[in-house]
Amino acid sequence: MSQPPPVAVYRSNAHLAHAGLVELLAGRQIPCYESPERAVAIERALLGAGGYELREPQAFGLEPILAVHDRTLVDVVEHAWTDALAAGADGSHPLIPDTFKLAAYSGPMEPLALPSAAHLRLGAFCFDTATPMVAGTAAAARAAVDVALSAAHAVVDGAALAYGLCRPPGHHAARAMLGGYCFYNNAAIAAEWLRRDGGFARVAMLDIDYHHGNGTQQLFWERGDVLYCSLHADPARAYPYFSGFASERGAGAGEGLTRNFPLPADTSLDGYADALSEALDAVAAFDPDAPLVVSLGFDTFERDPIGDLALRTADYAEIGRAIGGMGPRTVVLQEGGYAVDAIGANAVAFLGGLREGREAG
Ligand code: SP5
Ligand code: ZN
Repeated sequence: MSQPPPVAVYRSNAHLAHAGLVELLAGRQIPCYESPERAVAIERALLGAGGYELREPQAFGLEPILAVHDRTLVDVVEHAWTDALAAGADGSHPLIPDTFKLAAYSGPMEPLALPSAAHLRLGAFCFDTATPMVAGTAAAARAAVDVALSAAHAVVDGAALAYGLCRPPGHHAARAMLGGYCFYNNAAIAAEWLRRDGGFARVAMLDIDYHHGNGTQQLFWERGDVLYCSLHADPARAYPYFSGFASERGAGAGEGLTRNFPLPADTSLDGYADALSEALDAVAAFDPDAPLVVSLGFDTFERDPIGDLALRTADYAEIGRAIGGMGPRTVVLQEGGYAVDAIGANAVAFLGGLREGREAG
């Protein structure tokens, strides 16, 4: 039999300048887990494995981002750093907000004015202290969207599978909110593009990052045309704490089209595979006509520094096979995963399994 064609891996060096990041976690300043080395390690491992071809993304500009996010959020991401410099910051530290405008701030007083300097507005758009911004952040965030859209295009143009090595990740970013290392919701932007420009009627999204994709859920909460299924650590104990409970199922036209599978600590492949099989049943019942969009995180790994699940490298091959066996063409987009020494092997295992599952299924 002839060799299968290489799988396209979209990636950009723009992410390398989203670096030098620190985060404030539990009262401590620590180096940010979400580092450039993560993406470099994945790239290197895929090249080493063979059967993958690195590609540069096309540039899609801000329009597909504005189809998903409020202009107010995009303005903050684009201008926070430059406005801080213009106001006299020396640029030696990442920008992390220290004052947050919660819904409870304004109560009945909406709308309140916001400062015109974007860095002073950051606390009205960011929900945690772990999402630092530096000089290269805005360009990296745009490039991550380009990577996701390029992967979606490749699949629409006929590839069975494309992988977008997005960095920064995206699934915590909501319509008018950033956080969780995420600025623009790469996967949601790809899904919306499939609907609007790809000519598809129903898009299914499967999120297998350790954390609940609060942003993706919010964006499609009332949508009858996008299914969002997520497997993640139970928010009763894990970030982002405020969403991802099984009782959240969407509303209006989207009623029943949000499906959450919260998992207990130390879940290993057995428990994980059960939840995955339920999620895949939900995808099949939804009967998507578009390629499947997978938000892929390796923070479910047993040695992940911020996770507490117990998946092993070989388990990702099983998970990939299960998803690949479903059949539809697939756009895989990278989200989290912070065990840098294992993330490359985990990506090789997952994508290899996905390819095998497709060939077998
Ligand atoms: C894309 C993604 O994976 N974002 C995750 C952001 C998580 N940030 C805060 C994590 C809080 C971690 N608590 C750590 C407990 C370590 N034992
Ligand atoms: Zn995560």
